[in-house]
Amino acid sequence: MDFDALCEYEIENELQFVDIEHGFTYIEINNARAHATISTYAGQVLSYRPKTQKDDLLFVSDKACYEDGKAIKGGIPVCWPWFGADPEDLGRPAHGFVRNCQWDVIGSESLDDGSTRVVLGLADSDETQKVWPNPFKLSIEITVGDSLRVALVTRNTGSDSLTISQALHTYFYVGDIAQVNVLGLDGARYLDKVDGFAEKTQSGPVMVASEVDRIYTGVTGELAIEDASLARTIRISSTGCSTAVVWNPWQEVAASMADLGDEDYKKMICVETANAGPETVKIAAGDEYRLEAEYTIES
Ligand code: TA6
Repeated sequence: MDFDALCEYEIENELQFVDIEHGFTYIEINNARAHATISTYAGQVLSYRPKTQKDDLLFVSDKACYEDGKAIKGGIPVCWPWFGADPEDLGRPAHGFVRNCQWDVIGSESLDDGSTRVVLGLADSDETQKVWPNPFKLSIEITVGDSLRVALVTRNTGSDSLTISQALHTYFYVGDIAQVNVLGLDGARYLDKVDGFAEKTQSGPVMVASEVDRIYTGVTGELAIEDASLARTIRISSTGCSTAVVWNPWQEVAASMADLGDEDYKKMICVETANAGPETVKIAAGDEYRLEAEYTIES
């Protein structure tokens, strides 16, 4: 989509497109309620800050790669049509391919409550068919206001049913990981990736003092990230899913990742809204499936 075509979606004094040095195009939303930055590459929210807050909701690595074919480390990467390792073991990238694609902008509007919505879309093409031979239309609706709402909508445009797993792989910014509690998972079952996917039960809040990489299943209520060091709580409500993934790489894994600083594990936690592990989604031909998350900061 060229820059002139994108500019048709501009909203004066509210939504602008900006060409960035490294070749990507960002959508800058700045309304009375909040500021947000979204990359058209990967359809990825990179920043969201309500005007009442001094800190961003999201973490983005200073060492993130901004290159075609690579995922941007941070913000809200979209994992689709699979979460985690390639389910068919064909050597395809972890977490699917749409976080490595350029998305189109297909809508923008100012809403009555002062928020701004932008919609990005991606449909199957010769390129995507080589990686995943299925027809689809995927869209992401991003609403920036007193809260940040993100809806990932999959339409099966083919004549056979589709089975997918997916996640909003959200990297939250935290002041100090040692002072973070993730609430809402007490009693939930989870697969512990750092212990060979052993099945376990969460007891109390999730606290991070070593590598954490867990797929919680059967999760339907609200989650919260209490962050004493920033004196704020992030609330996450969701629909269309019952999987929550919690990930912090801790010291050793962070140091092994070229696009993450050695100390970055102290400043981030991924709490992901997902259909993953055993909880995949089957979408009948012609049907649509909606996964939605809303993030609110309280302080
Ligand atoms: O969602 C958790 C996880 O699958 C971890 O196992 C870890 O591999 C991480 O994601 C990688 O995320 P990245 O954004 O680096 O692809």
